[in-house]
Amino acid sequence: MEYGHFEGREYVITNPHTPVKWINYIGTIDFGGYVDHTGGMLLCKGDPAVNRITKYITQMPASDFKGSTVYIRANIDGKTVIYSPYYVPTLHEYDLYECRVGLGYSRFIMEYKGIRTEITVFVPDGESVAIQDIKIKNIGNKRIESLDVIPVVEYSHFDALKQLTNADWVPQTMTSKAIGKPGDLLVLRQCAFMMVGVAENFFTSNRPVSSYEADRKLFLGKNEYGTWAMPASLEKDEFSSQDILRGDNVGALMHHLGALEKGAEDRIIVQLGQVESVESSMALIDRFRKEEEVDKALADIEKFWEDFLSVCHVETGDEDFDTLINTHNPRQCFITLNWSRYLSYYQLGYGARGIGVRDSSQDVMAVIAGAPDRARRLLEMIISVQCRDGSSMHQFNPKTMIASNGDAHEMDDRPDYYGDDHLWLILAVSQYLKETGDYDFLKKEIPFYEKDKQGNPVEKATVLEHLERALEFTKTHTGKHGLPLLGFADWNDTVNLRTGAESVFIAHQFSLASREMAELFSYLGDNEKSQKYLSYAEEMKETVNREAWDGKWYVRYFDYDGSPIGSNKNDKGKIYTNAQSWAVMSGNADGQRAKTALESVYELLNTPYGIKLSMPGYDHYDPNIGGVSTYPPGAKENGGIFLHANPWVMIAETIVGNGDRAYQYHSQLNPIKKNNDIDTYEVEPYVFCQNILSNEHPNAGLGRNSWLSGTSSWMYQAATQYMLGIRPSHYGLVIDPCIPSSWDKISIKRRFRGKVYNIIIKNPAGVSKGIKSCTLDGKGIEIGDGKVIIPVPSSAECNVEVVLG
Ligand code: IFM
Repeated sequence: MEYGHFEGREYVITNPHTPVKWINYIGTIDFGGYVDHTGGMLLCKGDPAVNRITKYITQMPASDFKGSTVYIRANIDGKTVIYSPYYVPTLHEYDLYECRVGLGYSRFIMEYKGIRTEITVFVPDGESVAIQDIKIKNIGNKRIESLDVIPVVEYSHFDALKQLTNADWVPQTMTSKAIGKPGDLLVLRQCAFMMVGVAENFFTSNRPVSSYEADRKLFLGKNEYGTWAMPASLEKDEFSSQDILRGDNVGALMHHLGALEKGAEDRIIVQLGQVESVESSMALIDRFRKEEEVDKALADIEKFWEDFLSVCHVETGDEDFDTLINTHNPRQCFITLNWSRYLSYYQLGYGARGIGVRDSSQDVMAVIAGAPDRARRLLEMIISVQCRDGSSMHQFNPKTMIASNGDAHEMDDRPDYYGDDHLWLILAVSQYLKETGDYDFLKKEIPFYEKDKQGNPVEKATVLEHLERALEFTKTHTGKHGLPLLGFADWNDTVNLRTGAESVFIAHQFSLASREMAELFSYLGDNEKSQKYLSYAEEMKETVNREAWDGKWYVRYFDYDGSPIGSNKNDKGKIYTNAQSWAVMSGNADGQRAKTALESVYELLNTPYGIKLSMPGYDHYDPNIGGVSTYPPGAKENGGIFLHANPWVMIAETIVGNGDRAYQYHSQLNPIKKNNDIDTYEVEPYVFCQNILSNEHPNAGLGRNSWLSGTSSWMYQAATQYMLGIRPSHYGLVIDPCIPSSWDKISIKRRFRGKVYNIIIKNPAGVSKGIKSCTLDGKGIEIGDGKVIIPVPSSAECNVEVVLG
């Protein structure tokens, strides 16, 4: 079944019966949320757990009303038609339905009974209001005698969890009141009683409201035996216009737009937002009643995205690859940076989860070129939750900066820190420096997380020292085999072993981080430090190769008693992907061993849907191995395809020169290519998801947890920095492609440190890797080890042409 297609920068959904809801993000976590492809809207301000605005219950069936909709009531030829231009909740026949998933907006087009509606939903940049810009046209051959437009919203209690846990307290606290008189412009003010003057939601439009409904029972009617599909209140001309001091709060605004002649058009702008006080914010509210302000706000959003996406533009001849890299992948990276793991269709934003140090460090890595200031701000926050011993807190709330050790406190007999968190800092900061050249950042003093009794930090250090402490923590926390201790878990959150267990992944991560530090100190001219950290990497490499090579691949962990996990000796969990990919990425595996490890991944872990994280899956719950065994085999971390880990294998393949394999892996995951088998995949074809069920599961190929995943950052890095091979370095832009041998010509426009590089890669010999010749603005330049580094030019642009061979 086909549900839509790609068009320009949009994905156009043309059939609303998608296998699951497909969503799009509007606004930011400061105010915003997501809108699904049938107009349901989940909005929050600041934090979906503590300031949620609309009631959107993901788990309810797709056909149900979810948080927001619009009804159209039209009288044509003496007959009344009532329907929603979003399709849900009226589920009516239509002549045309489109949901255009755009950059920062969704546009819904519906043609029904000769009425064409076009609704653009978005949040103006930096504002706390969601706009529904509704354009209506009579495209039929009859006059529309009367046309009513009724936008409707259902509110959540601001405390999202309370909404679900107390059905007396919540309704007793909810209030709704009209400001203004029916027949005129009117604002419906809604908030919890305790939030009057603190956080008031407003629902309004730019047209007179003849009446309103603020209570769900009154809106649905018949003691709620009226339905969202056919609310009983719409059988009457007007609503009750009652203010409400309790109940399930909704907002419904009746607009009589009058008759619409053949070919005539009308427009109405609806706002749903939040301010401290509605009464003192009328000027602000008036602003987006003006069509020109709404048009300008949308144009500003388009401008932002054009600028953000102009950092890198590629033409490889593979349309699916290019569409992904030029639009959808970097868009997802930015959205993920912004929302971390706070709120999606799957991550429901009820708990006090906060931002993950590990997650956000990786998210940052893909957006530095397009959003350097945001990247730096987030890095500063992440560094400020590092502990004095060099380890890191696991999560923090970005508003309060209160941090926690995540789930690591869950089991008394396990360590209470994560063994990998602090090392991500080094990789992220290093990437930031290489991209921006902002070396002053290293001198910035940032406090460690520990506070005295008054809540003041007890110690601060420069960013550079923070990084060094991170390395020292791992250096000094090793186990029986000389490998880093796992802590509660490493990147794989779900393998939780007893105290004393060691992680080979962290060993690789430590080697990579040490090499990055060695490179940085060498660039800074401190050779002593550079050598010191190089020796850290070399010593770890030796240890890993001595202790963890299993014959055809690397072991993944050693348990507290020294026994291997991820070894041929195990019955289940014999091989884990990350121990192989990171071995190559870190330089711990080279030569034949690197190739053998990657071959094992291909043979044992690859499927047509992607690479599995491990195999075979654990077949029963085993508290000794931890959360991984809570899933059946083939799901999530238990032998499922955990997409985040796939690009690491792609990067490793490019390091060993296997561009065809890297491309095969990339294509397996490219959601655009999944458009052809979407009934299996089910989730949006325009973003990566976090997990796909593997061939060990009866529902193989089914994707879930789309949008907010580290997959987007690493897929983008793998494609642009390793397959196309354009990556920042301390000394300039590296060009080191490793492409499918069938690609014969690629052009890339890349912005780097304020300059534009126009790069052409020619591949007449049909190889994957190795630059044979290179010119910079027509002059030949030196090639080192098959790659080139192009320093930042003095002119605004430069032209680079490389020939592989
Ligand atoms: O690495 C983790 C991430 O931090 C949270 N989601 C699951 C990943 C793998 O376990």
